[in-house]
Amino acid sequence: MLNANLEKALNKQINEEFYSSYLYLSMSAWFESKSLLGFANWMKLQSKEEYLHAEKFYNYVFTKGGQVTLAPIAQPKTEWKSVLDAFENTLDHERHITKCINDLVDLSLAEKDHATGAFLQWFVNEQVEEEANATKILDDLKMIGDNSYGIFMLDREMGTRKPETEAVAGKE
Ligand code: OFO
Repeated sequence: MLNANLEKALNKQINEEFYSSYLYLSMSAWFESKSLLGFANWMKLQSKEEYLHAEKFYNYVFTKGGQVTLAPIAQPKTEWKSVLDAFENTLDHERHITKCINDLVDLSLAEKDHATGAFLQWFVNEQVEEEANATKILDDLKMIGDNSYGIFMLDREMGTRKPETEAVAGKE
């Protein structure tokens, strides 16, 4: 049985994760339009990962006997000033998602829902990784500055990212 406040908050988080997926797909499209196909690859995989995050929440709500209610997904930005700007946006967004997850943990504690608290721990750890990944790429971009050869080399490296296992969307 899922507490009504938590059901509402988890549904809101499903929307946040779908928005993340949409935002990163929009960034992928922007990179593709600039012929930065490695960055486009990285963002498209990130978008898929966010879809799996949404699905993980979706599955959990049903497992706990709650109801999923899908809401409209806001339109993401479609233009960025530079590669650096896109990754600053990414890090800001991940910090926002970390706050959302922390607020959910706080709510699970307030509602004494320990199962949901335990479920959320996976996301607490995931957010550490999400912020670290965005920070590392941002640091590389700051080092590169306006050097187009540096951007070219980083684009090639970003192109080597491979899809992760879909186990993230598991129904546990
Ligand atoms: Fe779902 O972790 Fe990024 O947003």
